[in-house]
Amino acid sequence: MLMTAYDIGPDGQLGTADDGTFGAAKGNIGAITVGGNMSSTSIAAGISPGPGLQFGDADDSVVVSSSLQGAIQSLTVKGTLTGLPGSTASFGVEAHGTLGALKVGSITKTRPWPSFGNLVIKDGIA
Ligand SMILES: [Ca+2]
Repeated sequence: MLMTAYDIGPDGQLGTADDGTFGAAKGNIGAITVGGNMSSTSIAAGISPGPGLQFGDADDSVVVSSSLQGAIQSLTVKGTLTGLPGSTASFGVEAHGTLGALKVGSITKTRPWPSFGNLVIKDGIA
């Protein structure tokens, strides 16, 4: 899991009551390149996984206030991109701002972003 623009709070634990109370966490994610396959992984910019601690499902929420925060410049996965086949878990590549570009294998993906099994791609989450 890679997260930015999220404040886990003084207890250092993700998904507990003090999340977001420690200060204004801000941040964007630059260009990410995965040289092989990417699976069972979430990348989030300015998004909380919610009480269930999983990205890509209905309880995800925004934790930053400006659209200039929580962007992902690009994601390039040179191999395959998958969630976790056969699992009820969910995964997400999610941004409050924009995901600038997505390329999987040799194919440049375009909006609307496709899903990859139980891994969803979302940006502009309000
Ligand atoms: Ca969630």
